[in-house]
Amino acid sequence: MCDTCGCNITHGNESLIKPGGKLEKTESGREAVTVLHSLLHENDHTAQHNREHFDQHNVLAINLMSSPGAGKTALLEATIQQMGEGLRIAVIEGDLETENDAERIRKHGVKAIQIATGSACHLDAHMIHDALHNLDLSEYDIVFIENVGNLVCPASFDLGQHVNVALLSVPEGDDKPAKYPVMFRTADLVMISKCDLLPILDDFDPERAKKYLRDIASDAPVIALSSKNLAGMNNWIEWVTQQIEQRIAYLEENPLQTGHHHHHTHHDDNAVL
Ligand SMILES: Nc1nc2c(ncn2[C@@H]2O[C@H](COP(=O)(O)OP(=O)(O)OP(=O)(O)O)[C@@H](O)[C@H]2O)c(=O)[nH]1
Ligand SMILES: [Mg+2]
Repeated sequence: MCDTCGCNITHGNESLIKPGGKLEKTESGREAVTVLHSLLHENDHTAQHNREHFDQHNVLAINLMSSPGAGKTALLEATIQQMGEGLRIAVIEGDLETENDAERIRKHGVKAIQIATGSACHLDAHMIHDALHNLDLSEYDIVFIENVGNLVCPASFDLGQHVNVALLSVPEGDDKPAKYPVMFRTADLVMISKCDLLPILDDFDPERAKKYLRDIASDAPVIALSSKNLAGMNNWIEWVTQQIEQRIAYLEENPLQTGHHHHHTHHDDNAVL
């Protein structure tokens, strides 16, 4: 439950923010919605700024989302081992607490910045903006952002990424796209992770997961993958490589209008935003 995204306003307690409510913080329910709206608007503005910064350096930013423990960090570790040579990778890690995930990444010799969100159950664009102050983007081809493990709130916050990847791990069950449609609809790619467990957890039917995804009007490609035995790893790496190429082609056709970058006159580029 976080302080900012409104996930603490539910049907059961929404009366508390209406006139006469016991914990009334605003004058009306409508104003609470307005606050949320402007908060998201502010976030989108910063996200766009982050995206321009990534684009200035031809860096692809991938936002990885899933429930806690679905295998995001394990996927990044396997990806670094498979692609590390050819591709300059940096990682931004989001967790409520600890440096654990960043330390796992650093063990592979890759730069990792840990964001501790405290009580917030998602990353937002401002946190990424701050993290980018510590990252010289001219040194990288790709930045992976590992979002906080959560299938709900991260889907509502643009960070400035170019693509979203959602992991659905086999132990979670194949109906998750139906239950968490917002998350899975934002995904440009869905990974069925821990697929080495399919023989054991044979209730999980990858075809059914795919059908649930199509039912929520997602046409995202689906890749089954195991970070343990590396099954499906080639498909994932091919997809990532394709995204990088597509982004570079897009930027060649649509050059950035750097004059609009509002910090442009104050700073040189590199690590400064
Ligand atoms: N069998 C199997 N286990 C896996 C796989 N990937 C991850 N795991 C295990 O699942 C657990 C969680 O993996 P993490 O990579 O830490 O998951 P995460 O999504 O980064 O977790 P949070 O950052 O806490 O949300 C660990 O014990 C991993 O070893 C996989 O492909 N197969
Ligand atoms: Mg992790």
